[in-house]
Amino acid sequence: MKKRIAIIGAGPSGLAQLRAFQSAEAKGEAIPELVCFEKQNDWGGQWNYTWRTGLDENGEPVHSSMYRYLWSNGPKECLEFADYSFEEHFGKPIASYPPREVLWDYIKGRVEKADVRKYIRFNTPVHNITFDDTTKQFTVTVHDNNKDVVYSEIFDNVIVASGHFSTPRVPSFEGFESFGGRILHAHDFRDALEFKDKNLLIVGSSYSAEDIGSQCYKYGAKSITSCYRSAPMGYKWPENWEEKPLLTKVEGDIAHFVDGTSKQIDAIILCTGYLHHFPFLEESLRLKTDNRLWPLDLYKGVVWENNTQMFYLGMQDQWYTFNMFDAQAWYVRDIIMGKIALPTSKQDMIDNSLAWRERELTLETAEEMFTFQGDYILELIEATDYPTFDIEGVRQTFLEWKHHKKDDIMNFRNYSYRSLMTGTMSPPHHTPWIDALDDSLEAYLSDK
Ligand code: FAD
Ligand code: NA7
Repeated sequence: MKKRIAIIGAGPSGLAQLRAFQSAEAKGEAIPELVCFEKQNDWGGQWNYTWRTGLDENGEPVHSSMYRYLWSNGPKECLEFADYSFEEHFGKPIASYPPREVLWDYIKGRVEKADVRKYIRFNTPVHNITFDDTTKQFTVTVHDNNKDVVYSEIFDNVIVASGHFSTPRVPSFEGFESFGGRILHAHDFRDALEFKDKNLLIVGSSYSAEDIGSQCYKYGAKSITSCYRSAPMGYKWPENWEEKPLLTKVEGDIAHFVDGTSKQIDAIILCTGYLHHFPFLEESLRLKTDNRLWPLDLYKGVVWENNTQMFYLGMQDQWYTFNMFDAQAWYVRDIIMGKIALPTSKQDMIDNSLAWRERELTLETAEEMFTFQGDYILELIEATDYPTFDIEGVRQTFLEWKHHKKDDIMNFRNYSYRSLMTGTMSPPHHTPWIDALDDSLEAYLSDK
């Protein structure tokens, strides 16, 4: 009997898993039976944009947090697949900070070439997964929304690739009940033009705060006030953008801050992060972590230490993305196919994870953090046949990117970098980011 593998989610992580198995099959190896359950009606995970917020057409929570006009927040050279370059996909070198649609197209190109769509059951959210200690198998219960049928199937392994930037963390502040303007979480943000000519308050100081604020600035917000709990983002903001310590309360349309200052505001966007949320998993299988570089209970960042038939992909906070998911997927594939042996004792796995966690706790600078994640990826890649790539080169590119952001936060997307996969230097984009209001694939790829 062939092993049966359930993959939850057809975003970049789940697709990396399908591609990993397909690449082994292409080399003549016998692969297990694969079933990927995807709750959306198309693949690409976060990169599959939807205008919807709240519930989707099937009454499921909307997955994607992506918004219009989103451009990659880091150089594409840092996330490039080692087995499928941007140049191969687009037939020419392209600029370094592609908009969402361009990255979605790239993600799709690799898996179309690999012909793995046949493994995916779309419109099929997973609702429950349990493990039977006697049979040593999982029961996966799903809702096929195409036929409106709930059914269960048995699997030998489960790989959770359902992402962790979908379920918003939504704090409340005094006065929200009576605030007259709109209050939303970043998960529900779709179009910066909604905030044109408005005085906008942003709560949070990480990627969403930076990027949603920048979008709103670009598309004509009257003013932006961002406020932080721990530390300011500290960039040189445009003159209508002010950074303040945390919000204490709202009175009418006046926001008050910890430092005693206040400001009139028209709308509030909570850029306060996301929860790792797995409502479909029984308690013994459920990863519990905040958004960090080394979640515990995952040997090598992927193997569920409490039940090694179960795996998680992409659960770390992310400097690296697509090629990290690949490194993880190839590693998981080789464990399932018996090519990589796990330590015989659970304690050895825990000790290994704790050593990574100890190092994680010493990290202070961004450079230390992406170096840490690069070291982790390299360790995985060295154990499999995933094409190795220049992690030190990626590290240098991250460093340059950081400097460009520090120099001018509204200008960093105008720089170009060299591909670490092909060696080709990316051309500059035809229009500076701040002036490029059309984020379509056609506009980005055109020569003018
Ligand atoms: P996801 O992309 O979230 O995919 C998970 C998939 O699982 C989805 O298709 C979902 O529908 C499916 N799923 C979830 N639950 C179930 C279920 N119960 N049953 C069936 N299917 C399910 N990364 C970058 O590299 N560059 C960027 O510029 C960048 N910008 C980002 C901007 C935003 C607003 C967000 C939220 C993220 C951004 N990221 C960016 C990070 C992004 O998370 C990763 O690029 C990538 O999408 C993660 O892939 P994933 O497959 O792990 O998760
Ligand atoms: P992150 O990176 O997890 O950051 C969450 C931010 O929210 C961070 O600044 C937190 O401050 C802040 N936060 C969380 N809870 C609160 C409360 N209660 N009050 C004030 N501030 C709070 O999430 P992002 O959405 O920015 O980024 C996630 C991904 O989306 C990322 O990979 C991007 O590519 C896109 P803290 O620093 O913890 O004090």
